[in-house]
Amino acid sequence: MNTKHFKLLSGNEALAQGAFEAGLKFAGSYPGTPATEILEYLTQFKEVDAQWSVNEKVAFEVALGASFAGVRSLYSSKHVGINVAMDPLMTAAYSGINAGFVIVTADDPGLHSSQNEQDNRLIAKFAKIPLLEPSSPSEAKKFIKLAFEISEQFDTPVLFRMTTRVAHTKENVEIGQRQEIENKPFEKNPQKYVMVPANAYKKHILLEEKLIKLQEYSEKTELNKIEINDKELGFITDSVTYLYVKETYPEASVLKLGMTFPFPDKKIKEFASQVKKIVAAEENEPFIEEHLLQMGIRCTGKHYTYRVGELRPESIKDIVENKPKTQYPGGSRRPVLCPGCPHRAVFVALRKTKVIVSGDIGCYTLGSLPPLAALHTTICMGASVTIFDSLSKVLGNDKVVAVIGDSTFVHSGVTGLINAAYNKAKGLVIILDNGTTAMTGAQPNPSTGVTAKNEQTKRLDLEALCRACGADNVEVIDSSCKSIEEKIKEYTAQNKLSVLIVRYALCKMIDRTKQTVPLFHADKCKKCYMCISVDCPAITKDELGNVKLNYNLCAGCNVCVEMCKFGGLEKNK
Ligand SMILES: Cc1ncc(C[n+]2csc(CCOP(=O)(O)OP(=O)(O)O)c2C)c(N)n1
Repeated sequence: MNTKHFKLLSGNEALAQGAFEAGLKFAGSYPGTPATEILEYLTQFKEVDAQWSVNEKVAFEVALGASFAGVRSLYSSKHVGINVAMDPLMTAAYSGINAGFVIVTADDPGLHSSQNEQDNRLIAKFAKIPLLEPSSPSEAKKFIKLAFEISEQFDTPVLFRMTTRVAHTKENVEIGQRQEIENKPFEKNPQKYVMVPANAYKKHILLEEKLIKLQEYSEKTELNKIEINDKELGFITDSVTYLYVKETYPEASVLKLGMTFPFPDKKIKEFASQVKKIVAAEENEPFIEEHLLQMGIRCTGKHYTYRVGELRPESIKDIVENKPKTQYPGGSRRPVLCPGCPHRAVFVALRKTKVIVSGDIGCYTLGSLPPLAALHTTICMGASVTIFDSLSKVLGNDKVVAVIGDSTFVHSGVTGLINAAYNKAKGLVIILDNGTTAMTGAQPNPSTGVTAKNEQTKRLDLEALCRACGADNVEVIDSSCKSIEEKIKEYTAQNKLSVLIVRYALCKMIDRTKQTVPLFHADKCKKCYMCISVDCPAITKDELGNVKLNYNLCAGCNVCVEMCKFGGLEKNK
């Protein structure tokens, strides 16, 4: 008897399961919401060499190399990670692949946890590679298998776009057998793999021809399907928006694009000829709408205000009527550093010294929010050290400090430090070394000495690395506010390039049973609220203005004790 086996999986897990079943042998990624779970899921399979790479460019290149070597390979990252990988991506479109190679971008409409909401569908058009977009976990699983086939059939990387909703929705998904695929031989072929101008020129011509063939495929594939119902109203839509359309207008006709690029122009024309009013329903950029207009097809697109944020099922009515968006998200819980987070002490010290802080991306970005408000620029990963380099040259190296986490330093801060030393920058760079990539769920990185599969490996020596980059001083300290404050003053006063590594365990890894929470003496409290200014969820004031210490939340870091001048808070020995 053939019994079917189902499992409740998120979109990311379903994608990873589908890739595994498609014979995947290599995966490279760097953590980032909403993509992280793809690689995490793949680490369970002995058949898949799954790695956290140091950044997305590296992840992309190792995954591409595996495809060249002859095994099916997957790259995954959040949407902004694709920016870091753009250099190899644009040229991999020219070279093509050997065994199937799929590039997963997990976009974040609505910026739930990102620095922007760029729409990576445009990257497929820019790079001239096919784009697949599932609308649910079961489609993610099904489409990823097709993505490998398309990649091999057309000798091209395939862009596979998830969005937060598709990535994190859960569905009961059928589990299948892994298909074992023989490795393809690697043949020395410089015309294909060496992208010097003479070869790349010819490859560009082939790429244009490939796009025509891919469009023919896009016309025929089941990924793009017409559902004719009421002929008065028809939607052309993709991704999760398809489900919103079905929920809001179940009686309407729909052209669902699962392979959004190259567009199936004939199918679009066929659909448009059968339906009276055409609506392009899509999140963020007017990618489909612009294509329809370019084809000379009259359509209703969304009001420009709907380019911002996610759509919801109820947005579809506004889109049909081209009405502006009236509701923007807000009022959600304010993000805050965890109780006991050792980053807090650093920001308390930085606030005291009044320096300008060139910040980066990680849990410590929360130090930008009031009342800490001790982080003054954040652009992208790695930009703390580079922006510090020039800020300090213009504004004075005693006035500016860079702050960066260990994972981000290894990702792209290290090149900035080499540049700073080489170009004679002076001042202080602080590395907040909590020994993990906390922001995205505590993944290991080279300075942790553990791999994605939890195996011991070589541990990157951050101190030696910083010295090799050219830092004049490198010192490691723990996270007590006083010592950090003293060190900031000491190093910013020197005309040298210094790196201060503040090293501590992530609060979630501290054994709380061994920590003692401070004693609170209400009679000594002067209600100056300096303790509350450290922005810890465990210490608040009630409606009468009395300070309250929540012993269930307190992790015993004692940063609030360091703030109290009146003995109201006392370290419990
Ligand atoms: C290009 C890019 N890749 C990935 C991310 C997701 N991301 C945000 S912060 C971060 C790393 C944080 O780790 P670390 O620097 O060690 O700081 P921590 O969170 O541990 O304090 C990652 C991976 C991103 N925002 N941009």
